[in-house]
Amino acid sequence: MADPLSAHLEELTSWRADWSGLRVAVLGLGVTGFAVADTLQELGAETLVVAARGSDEHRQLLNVIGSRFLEHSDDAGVPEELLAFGPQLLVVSPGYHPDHPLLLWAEQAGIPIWGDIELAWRLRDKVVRTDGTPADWILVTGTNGKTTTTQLTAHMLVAGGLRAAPAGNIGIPVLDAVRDPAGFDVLVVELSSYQLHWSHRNDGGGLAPLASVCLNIADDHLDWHGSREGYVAAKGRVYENTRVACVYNIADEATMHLVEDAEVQEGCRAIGFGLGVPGRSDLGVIEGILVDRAFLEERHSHALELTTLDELHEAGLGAPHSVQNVLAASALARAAGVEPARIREALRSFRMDAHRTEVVATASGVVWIDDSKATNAHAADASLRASSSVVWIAGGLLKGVDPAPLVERHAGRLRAAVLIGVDRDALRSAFERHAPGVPVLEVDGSETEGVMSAAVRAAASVAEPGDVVLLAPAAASMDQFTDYADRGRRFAEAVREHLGGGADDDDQAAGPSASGSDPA
Ligand code: UMA
Repeated sequence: MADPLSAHLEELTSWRADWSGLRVAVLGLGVTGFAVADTLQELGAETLVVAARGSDEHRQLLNVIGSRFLEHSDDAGVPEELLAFGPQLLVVSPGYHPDHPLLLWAEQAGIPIWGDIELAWRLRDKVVRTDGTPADWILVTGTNGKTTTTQLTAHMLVAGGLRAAPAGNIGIPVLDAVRDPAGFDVLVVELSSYQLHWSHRNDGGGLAPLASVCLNIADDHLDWHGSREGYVAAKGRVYENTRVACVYNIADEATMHLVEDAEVQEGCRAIGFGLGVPGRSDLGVIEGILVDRAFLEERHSHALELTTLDELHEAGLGAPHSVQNVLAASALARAAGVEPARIREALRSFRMDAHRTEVVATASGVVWIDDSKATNAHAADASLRASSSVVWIAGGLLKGVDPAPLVERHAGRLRAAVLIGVDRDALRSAFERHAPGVPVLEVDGSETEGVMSAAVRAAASVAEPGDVVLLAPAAASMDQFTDYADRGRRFAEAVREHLGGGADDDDQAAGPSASGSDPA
C-alpha cells in the first residue's frame, strides 16, 4: 500500500513500538475481537470493530475504550464505513472462514491480515521476567486432547516452580494473558487450526516457541479448511521455528512428518511419545511405568520414571488417550526443565474438567457418561473404545465429516444409538449401511429445550444393566446448544431428572474400565 505507515508494520514487534495512529479493522466481537480492540486502543491505535453480532456487554465496553462497532451481516458486501475508515491492518478472529467476503476484499486491497495470536506474539514483552526477557511460549495443537494437555502442561510447570498459565483456544485470549500484570515465565498456548491458519505470516510475526506439540490429526473442521491437506498444513505450522523440542505422537505418523517438514531452530530436537516402550529421545511406557528417555544424558542406557499407570488410573487419567496426553504434557514440561518428581506430584493433584468422560450418574447397573467435549469423530472414537456395551447419544453439526467409519468401527459395541441434531441424515444412513442390526432412535426438533430430556428417555428405554449411556456426539453443538458445555450440562440435568431418587449414592465409583481397550 502507498500509505507509509504500512511499511512500519514489520517494525511493530514490541509493546514499546509506536502503534499510535495505526488504523486497524478488527473482525469479530467475541472474546478475541474485544481483546484485540482493547489492546490496540491502549497502544494508541484507532480501531473499528466489524462483526455480524456482538454481545451488549462487549458493545458497551467498546464505547468505554474509545473503539467503534459496526454491525454488518456477513453477506452484505464491504460496508461504506469500513472503506471510509481505510484500515492499514486487519486483525481477524479465529472463527472467520478464510473465504469471508471482508477477508477476500482485504487481500485484494493489499491490507495485511493478522490473527490475534500474531498480535499477541509481537506484544509479548509487555510484562517481562527479571532478566528482561518475555515469557516463553509452549504451543499445543491437535484434533483431540488439546485442552487437557494444555492444562496438564501448565499444571506441571507450576508444580516445577514456574509461573505458568494456560491460554488460547482453551477460552482465554492470549492477549489477555500477555497483558496480565502478574507476568509469567511460560504461557501454554492452545491453538486451534483456525488460529494456526492466521499465524506465522512472514512479515515479522514468526512465533518461536520453546516447545510445541501436535497431539494427533484426524478429520475435523474440513468445511473451514476446504480439505484435509489444508487442515494438516495449518496444524503443521505449530512446529515452525521451535527452539528446544518438537513433540510428536509416535502412533500418528502424520505428526512425525509435520516435524520432519518444519523449519526449526538450530539444536531443536524431535521428541516422540507413545504407549509402547520408548526409543532414545522418546517418552513411553515400560511395564506399567511412564518413563522419559529423552531429557537425560545417559539415554542410551537409562530412563527416568515419571509415574505409573496405576497412579494415573487413580487420578482418572488411565484411559489410553489420557495416558498419551500425560506423556505429551510431560515432554513439554521436561523441555522447560521441570523435574520428574514435580511432574508426578502435578499428576496426583490434577483434576479433569467437566464434560470430558464425566460420570454423571449410575443407576440400576447403567453408567451415564457426559463426554459432550467429544465434538468430532476422533474424540468420540476414543470415548467409545473405553466401553464394551454402549447406548450412544450422537449427532449435532458434523462439520463436513462423514460419520460412517466411526459407526462401522463401533457397531459391535452398540446396544443402540440415539440421534440428535441437524445432521441426522448422514448418521442415519451410516447406521443403515454399516450397523443395520443396531436400533436407532431419533430425537426430532431443533429446539434446545426438551432435546436432552427426550434423548435421555430414549436411551433409558433401551439401556440394560452393565451398559454405558454415552453422550459423545462426534459433532459440534451450536445447532441446538450454546456450546459443548451447555449440551453437557443439559444432559446431566436431564439424567438426574429422569432418575429422580434412583441414582446410586456412590455414582462416581463406577465408570468404564479403560483396561484392555485399544489405544486411541
Ligand atoms: N463472526 C462474524 N462472522 C463470521 C464469524 C464470526 O461476524 O463469519 C463474529 C461473531 O458475530 C462474533 C465474533 O465474530 O462477533 C466471534 O468470533 P469467534 O468465532 O472467533 O469467537 P471468539 O469468541 O473470539 O472465540 C475464539 C475461539 N472461537 C472459535 O474459534 C470459533 C474460541 O475457541 C477461543 O477460546 C477464543 O477465541 C480465545 O482464543 C472456541 C472454539 O469453539 C472454544 N474453538 C474451536 C474448537 O475448539 O473446536 C476451534
